[in-house]
Amino acid sequence: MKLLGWAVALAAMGLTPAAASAQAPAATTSAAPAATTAAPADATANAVVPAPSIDYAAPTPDVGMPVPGSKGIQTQVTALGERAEAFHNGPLLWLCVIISAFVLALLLYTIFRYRRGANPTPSRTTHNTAIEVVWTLVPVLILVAIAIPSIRLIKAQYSPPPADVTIKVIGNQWYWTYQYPDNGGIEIVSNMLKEQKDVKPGDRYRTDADGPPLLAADERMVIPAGKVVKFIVTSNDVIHAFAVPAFWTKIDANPGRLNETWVKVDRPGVYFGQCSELCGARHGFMPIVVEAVPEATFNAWLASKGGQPRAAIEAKAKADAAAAAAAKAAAAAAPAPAETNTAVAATETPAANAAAPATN
Ligand SMILES: [Cu+2]
Repeated sequence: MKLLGWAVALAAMGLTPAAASAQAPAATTSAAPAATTAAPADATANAVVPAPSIDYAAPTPDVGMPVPGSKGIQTQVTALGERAEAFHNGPLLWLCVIISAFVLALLLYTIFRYRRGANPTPSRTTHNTAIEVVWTLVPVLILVAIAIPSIRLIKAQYSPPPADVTIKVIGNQWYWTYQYPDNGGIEIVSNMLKEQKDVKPGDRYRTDADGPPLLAADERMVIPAGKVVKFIVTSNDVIHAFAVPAFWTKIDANPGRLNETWVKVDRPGVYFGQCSELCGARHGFMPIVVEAVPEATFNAWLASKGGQPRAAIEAKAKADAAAAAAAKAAAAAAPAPAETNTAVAATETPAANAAAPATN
C-alpha cells in the first residue's frame, strides 16, 4: 500500500514539472498587468517603480498539499512543526496504542475469567483501596506527563521571536488579503483560481503550475525562507481561520481582534492551506497559498508589487530625518530667507482673492 503511494507520488513528480514549465509563461504574463497598474500610484508617492514580477515556483507534488491516499500529517517545513509532529507521532500515538491495548486486554480477560460458567458464585467485593488509588493516580501521572511538553510547545508557538517580516492576514468573505506594513504597506488580494470550464474565455484559470484544484490562488503570499515571519491575523466580516498544515499553523481570524502567530520556513517551496472556520457559502473556496523564496527573490517580489525591504525603508527614513535636521539647522543659522517667504505668501494672498470675483 505504501509502495503504491510512493509510485503514485513519483509518477506525479515526473509529470508535473513538464506541465509546470509549459504553464509558467501564462503565470508570468498574467501577473505582469497587476504590476503595471500599480505603477502610477507609487511613482508619484515615493518614486518606486515596480519591477517586473518574479517567476512563481511550481508546487512540489508531495509537499505542502494533501496527497491522495496518504495518511497522517503533511510533511512539516518548520522546526516547530517538526517538533509537534514528532510529539504526536511518538509519545502521544504510542500512549494511545498502549492504553487502548491494555484496556481491551483487561476487558477480554474479565469477560473470559469471570464468565458465569466458570464463576457460579460471584464475589461480593465492593472496594479495594489499593486498586482505587492506582487507577486514580496512574491516569493523573499520564496526563501530567502529556501536559508538560504540550504546554512547552504551545508557549513556543505563541511567543514569536523578533520578526524579520510582519504580514497582516485579513479574512474576507471569501478571499484573503495580505498586507506588508513594514515593506511600504503593499497589499495582496488573493482569490481562488477557478477551473478552465468555469471561467469566461480569455479569463485566467487554474493550471498545474498554480497548484491543485480548489487550493490554487491568483496571488500568493510570498515570504522569505529562513526568516521569522510574524502573522497578525484578523477579519473584515465573519470569523475565518488562517491555516497552513505544512507550517503547523492554524489561528482564528476574528473581526475586530488581532491574533498573532509566526513561522520560520527553512525550505523554499509552495505551501497550501484553507480557511478552517465555517464562514459562509464559499467557505470551501478561499485557499491560502504561501510561497517561501530566498531573500533576494523576496526583495525582487516586493519591488514588483511596489514595496521595499524593511532595511531600505528604515535607511531612507534615517537619511530623510538627517537631511531634515540639517535643513533645520541651516534655517536656524540664517533666518533671513524665512522672512522673505512669508512676505511672498502675504503678497500672493490678496492677488488670489482679487482673482476670485473677476471670474464671477
Ligand atoms: Cu473563511
